[in-house]
Order: sequence, then C-alpha cells, then structure tokens
Amino acid sequence: MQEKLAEIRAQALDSAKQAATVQELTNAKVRFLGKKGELTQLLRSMGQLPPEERPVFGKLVNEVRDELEEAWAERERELFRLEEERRLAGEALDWTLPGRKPLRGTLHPITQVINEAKAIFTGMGYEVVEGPEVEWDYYNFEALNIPPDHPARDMQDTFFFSEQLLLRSQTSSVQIRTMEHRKPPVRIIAPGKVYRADADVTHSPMFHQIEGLVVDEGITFADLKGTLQLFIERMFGPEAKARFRPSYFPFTEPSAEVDISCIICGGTGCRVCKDTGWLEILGCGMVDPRVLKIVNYDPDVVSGFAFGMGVERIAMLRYGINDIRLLFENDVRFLKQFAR
Ligand code: 2NL
Repeated sequence: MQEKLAEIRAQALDSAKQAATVQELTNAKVRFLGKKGELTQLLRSMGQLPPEERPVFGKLVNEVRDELEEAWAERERELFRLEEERRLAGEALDWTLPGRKPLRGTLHPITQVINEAKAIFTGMGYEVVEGPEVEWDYYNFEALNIPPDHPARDMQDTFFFSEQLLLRSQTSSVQIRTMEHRKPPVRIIAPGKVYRADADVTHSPMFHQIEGLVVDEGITFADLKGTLQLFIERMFGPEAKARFRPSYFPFTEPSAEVDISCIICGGTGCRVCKDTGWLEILGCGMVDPRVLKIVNYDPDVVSGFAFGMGVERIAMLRYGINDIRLLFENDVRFLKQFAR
C-alpha cells in the first residue's frame, strides 16, 4: 500500500505540472483528491491493513494530501500568472506604429468658384453684398421692370409663399436693395443661393448665382465689355476668348449673352460645346433707365451695366461635370477630387 501511495503521489504531482490551463488542473485535482479520487479510495481501503499500522499509514496519506494540495495551489497561482501575462502581451501598445491621418475637409467646388470670382471683382474695386433669400415680389420682379403679367414671370418658375412673398429667383433683388439706400457710384457683386422650380441633369431647384452691377456717371457698354473680358481671362485663363451676342432681358437695354471659347477643345468643336466651339456663360446689359428711375437714380445723369451668371454652370464647364446633382450629393469620393 505504501508503494501504491508513492505511485499516486508521483502521478498526481506530474499531472499538476502537466496541466496547461486552470480547467485541466481542476480536472486532475478531482481525479486524485475528489470524493471518488484515487487518494480518497486508498484511504478507504485502509481497513485491509492490520489495526496497528493504520495510524502510521493514515498520517502518511494525510501528509501526501497536504503536499498535493499545496502543489495544486502553487500550480494554480502559476497558471493564473501565465494567463495574465498572455492577456497583457495581447493588449500591449506599439508606440512605433505610424498614426492614422485624419480626413481633411475641402472647400466645395461651388464655394471655390464663388471665392475666385469674389477675389477677381474685389481686385477691380467691387464690394460684395448679401441679402435675404426669402424676398418680396417687389425686389425680385417689380423693381426689375418685370410687371405682374410679364412673360418673364413664366420663364422663371418661381417658388411663392404668398402673393407677395417668394424665394428669390435671382440675386438682383440684393442689388436693388443696395441702390435704394446708396448714391452712385455703385460697384457691387451679389453672390448667393437662388431658387427655381426646375430639376434635371443641368437644373437644380436651388443653385448659385453671381450678379454684378456698376452705376456711375458715364458708364458705357465698353466698360461692360472690358470688365467681363478681364473677368473671363482671370477665371478661365489667358487663352479664353469672349463673344458677345445680342439678347433680351426686361431689366437691361441693350442686352447681351456672353460665350467663351470652349475650355475643353479650345474652339475646334467637341461634345461639351456641341461642336460650336463656344460655351454660354453669362447674361448682361446696360441697366434699363426704368430700373434706375425705380430706385430714384436719374438716368440723365448716371448709367450702369449689370451681369448675371450661374455658378454651377461655370463649375461644371471648368471641371467637366456632366450632372449637376453630383454637386449636391456631397459624396466625399466626388468632393475630395477638388482638394487644393
Ligand atoms: C442671366 C442673366 C442678368 C442682370 C442679370 C441686373 C440687375 C439689376 C439691374 C439690371 Cl439690379 N440687371 N442683373 C442683368 C442682365 C443679365 O442675368 O442669364 N443670369 C444667369
């Protein structure tokens, strides 16, 4: 029986050492020290020994049990420590890893075009003016010589809140407001959002416009041509040519539309200019004397010119964008192409 005890002890110590996890260790403990464990059974079979040997053997078994329990406790501490070490190793920070670059925002192409136009015109002495997007019919139509029954009101499908209140369909309203409270000379541009009930690949119900206005003594059509010529050269490059075609607007007389030589093909003809070699980019004219009278300017003393252009159209031509909706979807993959 002593031999059996020595055998169990050796096996038990060995299996404690072999256990790789706390679970394995517990299983081994049950096998040797549990209620039906090998050591417990050995203790039970002690009755086979002669009575005088029992106390000695019993003491021996208890000593082995104490020794084994201590061995288990120690192995358990060791396994806990190993598991903790493994966990910490997994959590360790690697200070040498390169950082992640944060995404940097970019100015929207529409904002970029507006900023450039502002820089060009303020460089010529113009002032930037702003005004309300919700506007009175008077400032949007009537003061611009567009009476209630004028066909121009159908030309621009306007969003009305009521008979008198609307979403401005052009930023001319801001220029009328400016002339109302200022004496000539006036030299202003009015960039901003405008609204028209229209939506397809080239029209959006909200879009941006830049209008310009100069009123002073002795302003002529030559001033208008020279100003726009310079603007076009600075906006589209020195090779860009300008062409003036007669046109009609209720608020200017005479009126013109301005084309630039196609910035894609240079004038030889392509898909963008529909083989004409020219791209229409703005409308302009000499301010109609009736408009000057409405804001209390004397048309016998002062004259002026005005112009208006769509910012989306300019951005689309410049960057070769074929669908206006791309400018309003705000897809980062699209927008980040305009990083500067
Ligand atoms: C176009 C044409 C234009 C104007 C806007 C204007 C403003 C005042 C008086 C007279 Cl206060 N005219 N603005 C003049 C001619 C053309 O815009 O095609 N815009 C997209």
